[in-house]
Amino acid sequence: MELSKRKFKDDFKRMLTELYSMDVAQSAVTEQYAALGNLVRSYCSKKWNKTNQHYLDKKKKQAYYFSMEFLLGRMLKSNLLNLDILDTVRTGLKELGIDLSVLEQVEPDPGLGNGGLGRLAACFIDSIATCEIPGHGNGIRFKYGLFKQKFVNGYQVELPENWLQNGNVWETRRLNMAVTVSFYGHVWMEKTKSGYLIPHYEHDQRVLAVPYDTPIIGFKNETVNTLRLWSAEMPPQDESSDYWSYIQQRDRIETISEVLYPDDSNYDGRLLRLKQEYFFVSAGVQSIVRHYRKMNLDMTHLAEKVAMHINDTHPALCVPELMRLLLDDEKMDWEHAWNVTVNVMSYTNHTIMSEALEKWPIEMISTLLPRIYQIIQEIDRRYVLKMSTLFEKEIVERTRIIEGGHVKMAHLAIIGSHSINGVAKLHTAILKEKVLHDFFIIFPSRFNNKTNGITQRRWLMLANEPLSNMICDKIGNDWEATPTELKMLKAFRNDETTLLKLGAIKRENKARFADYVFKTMGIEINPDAIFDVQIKRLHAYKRQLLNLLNIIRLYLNLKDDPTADIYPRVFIFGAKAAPSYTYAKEIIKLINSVATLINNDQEIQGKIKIVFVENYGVSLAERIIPAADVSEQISLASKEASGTSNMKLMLNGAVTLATLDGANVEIRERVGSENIIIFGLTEKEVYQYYHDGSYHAVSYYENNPILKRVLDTLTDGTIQGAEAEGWDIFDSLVKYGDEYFVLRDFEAYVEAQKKIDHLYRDQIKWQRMALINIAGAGVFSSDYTVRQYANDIWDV
Ligand code: GLS
Repeated sequence: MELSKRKFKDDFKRMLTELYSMDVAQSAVTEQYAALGNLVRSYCSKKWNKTNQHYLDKKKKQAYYFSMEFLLGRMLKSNLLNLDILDTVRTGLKELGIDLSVLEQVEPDPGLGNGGLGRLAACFIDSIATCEIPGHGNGIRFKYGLFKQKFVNGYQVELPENWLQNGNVWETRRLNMAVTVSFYGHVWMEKTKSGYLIPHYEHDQRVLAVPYDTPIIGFKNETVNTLRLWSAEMPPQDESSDYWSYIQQRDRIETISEVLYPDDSNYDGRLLRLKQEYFFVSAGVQSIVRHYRKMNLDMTHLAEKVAMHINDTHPALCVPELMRLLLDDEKMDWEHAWNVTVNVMSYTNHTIMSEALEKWPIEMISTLLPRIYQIIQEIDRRYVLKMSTLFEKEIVERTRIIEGGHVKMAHLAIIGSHSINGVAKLHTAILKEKVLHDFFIIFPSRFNNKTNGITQRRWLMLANEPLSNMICDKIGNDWEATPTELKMLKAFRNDETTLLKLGAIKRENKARFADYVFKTMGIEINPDAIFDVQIKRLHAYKRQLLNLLNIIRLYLNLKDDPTADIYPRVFIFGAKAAPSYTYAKEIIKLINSVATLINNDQEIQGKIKIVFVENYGVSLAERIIPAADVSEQISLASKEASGTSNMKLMLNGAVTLATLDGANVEIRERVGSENIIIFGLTEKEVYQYYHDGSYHAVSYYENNPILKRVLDTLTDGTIQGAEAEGWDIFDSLVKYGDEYFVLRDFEAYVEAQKKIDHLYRDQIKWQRMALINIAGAGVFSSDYTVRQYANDIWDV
């Protein structure tokens, strides 16, 4: 948008006066932040309204991305960038004596997601607006985001994350667009004269779903889409209702949108979670259908105007909910309603971890959602009836929705959608060949791959301005809108000046991060060391342990010989563990204890250090990623569906150290095997082990003296303060089978790490690898990913 510095300064001062009756000198940073936020929102409000009007006038088909999680990160700077007023505002504020980077820090980082899945949803809505695709997000306005992580004596402690405490400048509450969501009660059937049965649902609990809309601003264009997050409130009461029962009832209802379920790739069947899922699904589907009605079109054509996307199984109730509206409200017959529903719905699978495949006990779902359960039963009955004529009985039994006393949400999503996609080539192949093989036999044409992506705006232009500027100096700025243009950087692969400059920028970013670490954690780290980064949720399959075992090995080397030729290294971890995931929490404690040991041992002269940042999230990722030299992507092959930190890190010039898992496979295709360090078991070898049961972890312990020595430190008192954890972890690896093949991959990992130590010493060579990685990262832009969803799946 057009905005002069002068106008901005006037607007800003006026906003401060309007909101707080203050001038700049009197105001505090919190007030300045709020004034700026409100101003930015007012700058986009016309476009927002216009976009909506345009969609309505042109009767545009729109896509709705249903997701339990949207891990947005702070929005101020990103909104300024997308409105193309970042520089104007920055210099304008400076002239008023205000530092924009200080105001940025005032904004709370809304942790409305657990990890990759939620962050993907955030990248997607950013890209959808940027690519001018009519598409919106639909989720829950959790009052408390993912817990705040503290380390107390090395243990993870969870604290509430009250991100709304000081309000949220980006959202607009739209009470007039509220809908009612019903729970409990019963269904009775009325028999008509002609013998038809008409269901009547009498609910017991009604919840008012109030939407809070946030504008999602496209990058330097006219599109502003909407992220609609629903909040659960007490519906208006009649005068006669009893005051105390009102308060109790209100508390029960408001809990629904109170807290994000703090888990990732993990499932715990609790009623509240099911309530949350139906709550935002029902609210979203109802409001979409209501909007469609405004266009006065026939309901049987809904799929021509609406696409609903089921992001993982959490919103799978979209299927029976849309059926309910079409059958009960629109009086459509089953066949037509089903046809419409399947054409509207599409589903993404994000993990093969079996504990994440949600299933609900029949008793729970039928009590909470009687009408919905009835519809699921009918979907299941018809599915079995139809498929039994076409496929073997076993396959139909294995794929049906209701089985073994449970409702299987993935099956519901698959049967009710016209498209099912995985999130990386390897992941999709595993779905087809293994995890969802039965469904692939039944619905082969529904399966497709959409490799994940990330937005280059947040993860390069905003997070790493020095690098972003350098890229523009070299190749211009076409890559901002067409990220594959980053490939032009390859022309500089042999240009020493460019490579040295790249190294200097990395050094500058590392120094900045080192400064932050010193200020916040009191740990001194050397910016000339290799910054080796593993940032992701703490989960056994991601194998933070493998990383740790190698660190212990290096430490023992240095203890044997303090002059050992080891290139200085800082191992940086960022990870939250699900509160109920004891083993992951033990690993956190162990890493912290090893950090205490190593960081305080004068004898090794700071050659290796461990930094485990507290409360890892989007904002910390933005600090760490630009400073990373090495990107650790070391999950057991087959287990990481895609990964996205791998993409963010390569985009910032880190070299990937990886197994052939998830999107790492495609990263290698892009950069060539000489610019990525691959090690370890392949997915085929992992499945072979499962097949023949021939893996014996203990033999690796017994036959590899280095590994034995490393593992023994877990139990022999070397690592103080984590004795119990050390034993548990030792046992899990040596005694109880080592589920994720850590010991099997140890030797290969050590060799790969040695290779890094060696390569880094030749800075020209290393920076060339970094450059090739940046140049190859463009294809992993979420702009491309969402275009593929729009073209192949949503048809918008
Ligand atoms: C996840 C996967 O574990 C990641 O590999 C993937 O990148 C992400 C987005 O597709 O989805 N699945 C999940 O439950 N949490 C994730 O981060």
